[in-house]
Amino acid sequence: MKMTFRWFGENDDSVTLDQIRQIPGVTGVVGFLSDIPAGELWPLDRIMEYKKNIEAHGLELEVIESVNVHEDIKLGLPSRDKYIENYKETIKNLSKAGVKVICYNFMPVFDWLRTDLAMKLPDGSEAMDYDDAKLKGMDPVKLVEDTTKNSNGFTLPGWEPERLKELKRVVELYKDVDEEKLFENYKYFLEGIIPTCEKYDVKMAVHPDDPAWGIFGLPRIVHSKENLDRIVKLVDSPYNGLCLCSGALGCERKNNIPEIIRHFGAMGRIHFGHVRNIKFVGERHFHEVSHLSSDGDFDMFEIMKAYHDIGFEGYIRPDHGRMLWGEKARPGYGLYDRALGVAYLNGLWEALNKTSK
Ligand SMILES: [Mn+2]
Repeated sequence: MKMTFRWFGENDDSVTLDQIRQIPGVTGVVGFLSDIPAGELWPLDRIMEYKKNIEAHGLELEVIESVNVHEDIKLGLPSRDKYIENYKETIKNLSKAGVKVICYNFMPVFDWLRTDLAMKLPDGSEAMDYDDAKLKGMDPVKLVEDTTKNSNGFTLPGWEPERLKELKRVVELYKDVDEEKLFENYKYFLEGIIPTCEKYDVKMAVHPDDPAWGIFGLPRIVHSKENLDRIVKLVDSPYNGLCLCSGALGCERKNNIPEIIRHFGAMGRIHFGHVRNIKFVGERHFHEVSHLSSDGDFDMFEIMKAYHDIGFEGYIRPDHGRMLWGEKARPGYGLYDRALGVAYLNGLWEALNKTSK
């Protein structure tokens, strides 16, 4: 297991590389060129400059999150071929910089969703909340406006303004795309890029839908063990793998995370793990908490044990953290709570190592 930490770059993150390198056990950052719109090529010189800075701070850049998939690919429009070519070129460039894993998602229009970005917890910290009943009464355009307005001045990953300015038009286009059609479009994309991944030794890791069900009548397919089974077989290559996000996949209660880790781990298809905890409030209503088992509804020991049992050698990072100690950061991506998450997950891992001998 290699412990990593997500970082958005010098101009788009309140957390610095100097701070990240002081978190015990973190060997690398999970990087992102946040100013490049979905579908555009990532230029090699930009990637190299970004990597150089990270390495100058004693950290590695082996994982990218995310290279966003252009909407036309998900919609299956004729223009998708151009964007798939760009994606292949980006894979090649990232490989030249030593990147081993690319995390991405295949969610139509919206990336992750929450109905409250700063819900006060009893201890005074703030966490993100999702309430499906509340979402049902919301207009998608209003939700985007509220989400971007309440993000402490940072663009939210997957919520880049240029990607969402044509929101209404894009939502309209999905009227002709059901889940089967989305699977077809997904297969076309994977058939396009996986040979390049194999050639340049870069593994793809799809992040599950967050939350793990359809929203606003849009199709979503990356949210159950059955569908993940189907996805890894769309192109049956070890390069077509998963980013197993415990919080995203686990908010659907029927998804048993340790069991899913064991299942896909045995197949060698988990390349990246996001490990975090959530607390269920009601039916399709949950909020985020610290990483500690007793603060939420997941057994974090069992999750880490599942990774340990499969002999996981891929990348892990703590996922969303709360805002605490007065920090102002991008929602979910402050320094303190994620650093506490790293320390805790490393503690579980050390105990697993020592007791399994
Ligand atoms: Mn995640």
